[in-house]
Amino acid sequence: MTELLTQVVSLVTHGDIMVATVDNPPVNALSHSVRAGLRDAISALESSDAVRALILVCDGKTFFAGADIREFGKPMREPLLGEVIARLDACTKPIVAAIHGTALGGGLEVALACSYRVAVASARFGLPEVKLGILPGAGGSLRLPRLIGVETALTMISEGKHIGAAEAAHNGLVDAIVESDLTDGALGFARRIIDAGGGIRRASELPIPSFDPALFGAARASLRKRFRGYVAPQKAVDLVEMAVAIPFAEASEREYETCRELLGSPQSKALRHLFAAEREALKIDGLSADAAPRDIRKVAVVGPGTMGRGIAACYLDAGLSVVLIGRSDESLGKAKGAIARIYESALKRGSLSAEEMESRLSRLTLTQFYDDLADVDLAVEAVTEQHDVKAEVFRKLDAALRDDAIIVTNTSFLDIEELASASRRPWNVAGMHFFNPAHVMKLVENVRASHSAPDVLATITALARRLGKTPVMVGRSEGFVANRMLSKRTREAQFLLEEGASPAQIDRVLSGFGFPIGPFALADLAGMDIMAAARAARRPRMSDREKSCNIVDRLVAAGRLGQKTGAGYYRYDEKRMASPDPGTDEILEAHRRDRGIAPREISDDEILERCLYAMINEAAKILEEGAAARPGDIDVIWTSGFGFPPYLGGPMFHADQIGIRTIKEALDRYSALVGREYFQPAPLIERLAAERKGFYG
Ligand code: 3H9
Repeated sequence: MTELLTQVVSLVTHGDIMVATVDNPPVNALSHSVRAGLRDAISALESSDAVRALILVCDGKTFFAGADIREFGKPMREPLLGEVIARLDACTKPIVAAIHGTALGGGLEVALACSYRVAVASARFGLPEVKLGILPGAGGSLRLPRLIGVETALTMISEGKHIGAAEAAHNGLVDAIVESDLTDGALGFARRIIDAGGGIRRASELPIPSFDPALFGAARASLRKRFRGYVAPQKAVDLVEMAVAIPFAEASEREYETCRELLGSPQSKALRHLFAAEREALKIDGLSADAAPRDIRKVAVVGPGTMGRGIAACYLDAGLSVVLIGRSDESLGKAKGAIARIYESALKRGSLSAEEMESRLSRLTLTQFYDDLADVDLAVEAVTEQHDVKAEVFRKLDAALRDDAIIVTNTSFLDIEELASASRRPWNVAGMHFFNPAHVMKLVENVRASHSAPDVLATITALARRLGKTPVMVGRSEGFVANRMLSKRTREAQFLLEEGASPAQIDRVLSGFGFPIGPFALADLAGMDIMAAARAARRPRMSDREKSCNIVDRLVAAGRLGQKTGAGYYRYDEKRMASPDPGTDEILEAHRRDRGIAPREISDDEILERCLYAMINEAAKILEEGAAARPGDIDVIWTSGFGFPPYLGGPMFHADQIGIRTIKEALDRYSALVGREYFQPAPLIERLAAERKGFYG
């Protein structure tokens, strides 16, 4: 008979074994009713003379995904997770965690406090708290090192790395892999334990396995490089170092305190905000639940250039068939070679097997003929960024594709509305804007045109997720969201240069803020010819000052194309190490002379404010126009696409931390200094400042 312990935890007794089943959708987070149910299940086990073991299993798609993030920052109701875990640990009868999906954070901590863990082969395990700016707070950093060794545990805790069931079984985290039904398998396992007279086992009582104390110093140094600016990974090393040095009970208290402190930290608030914003971004305005994604198996990619190749690789990686269409055998052959090279380097790194590489390349076909596209479900237009060229491709696709096939354009600047209306299937047209290199960059700006059908929008969202990307739906706007905001930062960086700052100073300030690379080092990496082409494309919409601020063109004219020619804004040695270059200084001086600008000392604060606030001001206009649905979407775009430090939550979240009034005052100051056309506060900023509100209320 099933006994309901709480709304979400039920108990069934099978002879002398009890099974507690948790059903708390969507991910079985350890909310109050789950914790209370688990506590009651342990009490039921302890108080029954007839029952000899308990199994904990979850319904739905996963084992516990951790503490309930929605409860963070609110008063916690008892029993706290730590109390439930202490009860599991103290129990005198064996408890078996039966795991499927993911056992994460507090969920893994529950499992670690059980005597035994069995799992299906697809299960995954991790302590990802660090990604939310916190650390395990319920024994994870104490029990995991005792079970699987200090070094592996340290990596999992400090990087939030997941491991699979096979590795977990190998390193002692999992006791058995279940091939059959999970509950049946766990019952069989528990029966064998009872019959063999096996009793309880406590990870808390295991000795600390031997380890090399130097590993902590090495981990700190490596994490400092890989997670520059993040607080929690460094604290994770301190925590594990402490946890293996002092008695369990004392370490347990200190672990909880550390977790609580970090929960209140600005970085954790920012990272938790992004966690929610990324999920919110998948909810598309105006889409009803019946807008189901269409089934996409075969895609065409038109244009075998850099973007087309990268996009084709993304689809191949996700298991789809790809027809790549180009204008000559030569361009198609080059594209196939470039895609093969992507896989060869993955093969060398060990992240791809030879069979998988062969399978991916076997799903790629090349053609020059649109007639070969009759059976594709979706076509990607990735040709040159010129309206006429794209419109011609649209016409050909319209004629060649099935009526129900979708066309997506990868345009970065052109008007998707115009392209769609030239098609005879505007409802089947949308944008999927990838970033270079497409097979690496996570962000995809999905673009809705006014006629895009709801199920087309649902399809491109699901498709981008299937490609492992972070999709954000944006609306009509020149440069959409990411590039439109970036162009303001680029403009200010150029203006600052001609006013007297050096590339090195501006790069130092912006990378010191947390961007992975400064704008000038990035330009040298991308190539000055690419920057000049982008500038030429924007020229018709530039102000007079922007037109005459032509430092990029001067560098190109001097043959300084960046890293590839050994000099751009910086000079590069054979190892591609950058150093400031007097040649650049001369070009800058000549430019200032020609423009009649007397260089001045520019403070780091001014550099940061002008670059950042110009972007934030533009973002406010984007929001007002409805080209982004919510500030969180812009935060996701900038943290997943352009390296805005996630621990600051994205530009809109960060703006709220600075204060909109402060930003408005600075915008007014720079309006006077640089010009109103560049810094006049957006009406939304004016309004929020007057109402003393932020983008988030
Ligand atoms: C912790 O455990 C601290 C302890 O050490 C110490 C305590 C003292 N809570 O990602 P999805 C929601 S910290 C509440 O799209 P997927 C999510 O918001 C926690 N809700 O699904 C979304 O809701 P909505 C450590 C949660 O299949 C829905 O579930 N654990 C939680 O792609 C579906 O999410 C983690 O950091 C949660 N913990 O991926 C794990 N998790 O539909 C975080 C998710 O309303 N979670 N939701 O937008 C994940 O990594 C993924 O959600 C997971 C599923 C892999 C589980």
